[in-house]
Amino acid sequence: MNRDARMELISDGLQAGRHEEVRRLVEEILAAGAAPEAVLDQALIPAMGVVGDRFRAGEIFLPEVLIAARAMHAGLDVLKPLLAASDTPRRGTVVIGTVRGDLHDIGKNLVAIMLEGAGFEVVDLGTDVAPDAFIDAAERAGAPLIAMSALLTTTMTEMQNVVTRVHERGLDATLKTIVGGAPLTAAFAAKIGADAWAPDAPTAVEEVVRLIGAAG
Ligand code: B1M
Repeated sequence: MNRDARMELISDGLQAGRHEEVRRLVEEILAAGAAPEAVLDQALIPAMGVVGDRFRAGEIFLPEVLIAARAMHAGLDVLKPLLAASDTPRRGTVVIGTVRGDLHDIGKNLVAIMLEGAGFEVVDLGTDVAPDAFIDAAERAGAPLIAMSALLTTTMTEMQNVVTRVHERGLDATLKTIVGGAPLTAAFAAKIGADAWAPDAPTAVEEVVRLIGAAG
């Protein structure tokens, strides 16, 4: 079977939420020589996009989205050690999480994996993270950067609360912020006073390197 056909099988399996099949197919395509980044960009991420489009169109409902997300995580589990493998010396610590009220974590997990791959220590707070919880974790870990993800137009406003609390706690000179997630724009990030915005995980890594790459 050629590589494109295998990618298509992974995409079909993810959309149908067959997590064990996705895990096996990802292992097989890697064993056949595919690059982990290609599996992510050509199969897993586009398939999740189709799921989102079908949900928006009312063709599928939340349970189907949830089982597709579980299949996405099964694929990511296989890719994670490969994407995060890196001989790069540790470059500083990043605290990451999905903001309060928001349970979407697939994009956030991808950003975390790629930051680890680029040599950063990552403290992952998970989802539904309150503003002060981000800041407390950064202080505890001595992290110079908070990375926030939001997938809902109703929760992206929480990012403003985090930036405001960083200022109120007098930490804005030492603690930077980066924001991302599908509904965000550069203009929104600038408006709330975040130090950076990224449309995808690889750009997030570039921006983090720009902001704190030289930090210890
Ligand atoms: Co939800 N959901 N969802 N959902 N869901 C969306 C986001 C939605 C766009 C679907 C739609 O209507 N088409 C819509 C939001 C509409 C809006 O706000 N305008 C929506 C909705 C409405 C909801 C609920 C409210 C539904 C309901 O209950 N009625 C509910 C909310 C729950 C909550 O959070 N409180 C809900 C629930 C869920 C599930 C739990 C079922 C599940 C999440 C499972 C999980 O994450 N563990 C889910 C899913 C899977 C989706 C879609 C289908 C896929 C999201 C995803 O994982 N994409 C999504 C539709 C869509 O986006 N097409 C949708 C793949 C992922 C790789 O992309 O997360 O965008 P993404 O990450 C990208 C970039 O955005 C960026 O990099 C990543 C990769 O390069 N990025 C960053 C992300 N974070 C970053 C941080 C950075 C930088 C870049 O710096 C720090």
